Amino acid sequence: MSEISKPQTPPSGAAADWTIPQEWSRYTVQEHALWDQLFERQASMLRGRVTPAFLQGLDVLRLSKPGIPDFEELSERLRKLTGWSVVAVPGLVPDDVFFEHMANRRFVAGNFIRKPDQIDYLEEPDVFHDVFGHVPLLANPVFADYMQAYGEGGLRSLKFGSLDKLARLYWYTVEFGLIREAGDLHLYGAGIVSSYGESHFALDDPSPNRLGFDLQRVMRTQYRIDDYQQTYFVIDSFKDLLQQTLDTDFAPLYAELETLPDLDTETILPTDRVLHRGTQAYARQKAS
Ligand code: HBI
Ligand code: FE
Repeated sequence: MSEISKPQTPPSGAAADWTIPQEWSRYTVQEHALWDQLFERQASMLRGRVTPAFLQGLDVLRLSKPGIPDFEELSERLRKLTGWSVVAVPGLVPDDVFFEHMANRRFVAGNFIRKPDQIDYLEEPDVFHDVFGHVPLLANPVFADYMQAYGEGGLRSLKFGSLDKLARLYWYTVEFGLIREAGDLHLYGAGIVSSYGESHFALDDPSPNRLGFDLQRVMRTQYRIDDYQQTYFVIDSFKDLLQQTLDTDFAPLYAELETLPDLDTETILPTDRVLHRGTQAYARQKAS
């Protein structure tokens, strides 16, 4: 989300680390009902389509309880499982602030919920995207470690001036990742699982490419913030994703990436592991 411009000092009422009180008691009946509506629609559709780890997370964190979750209560459960907690922020926060929280196992979540006329599209991550989309997998110990490693890598990438490259890793894993488990493709990226339309598109539509995940390849690949992705990358397991990230020495990788051209959103390379060669019919139709 680094393309969206954001202020660099916390708004009034926010702490120096940009956190604010969630003020759970201030949600209206309508806002809780909107959460429930979004929750029902996603949870029923995701069965069989999402990684089982996500459904386990919903379950152990009691996220199916009606209404917008109380971050204190949620954090208490999460802390016991993986040491993560959820803190409220007013919206997008600067990259260094975002990474600093993640490196310390705090996930920042918007405390506001979208308006009823934005059910299917919004630019700033709200509480439904952040909590329903991201938090269930933070209950998974391996994914939880990956997220912390990403935060630490993010802080380092700022020193190298390579955030644009590392942000692609976040985008194509944490936000729009697919995983292949026992031969079946499943969703795990928060941007997909919190979107009704993209949950179908990413898994079943013939348009997008589905390529095997490769760290360097992903970090060369541009992405779309305005529509469904033209390429999804498929990991073999969270363990493999974590291991590839931990085993990589990012300084030489960033140096090498500087010598390689970026790849556009639909390119397929001869070296790619192609699980599905997309027709790109959806993107072409949109463009015409
Ligand atoms: N802030 N609230 C919020 N949520 C994000 O996902 C986020 C952010 N600030 C920066 C940021 N993401 C990017 O740096 C990452 O997507 C790489
Ligand atoms: Fe997100």
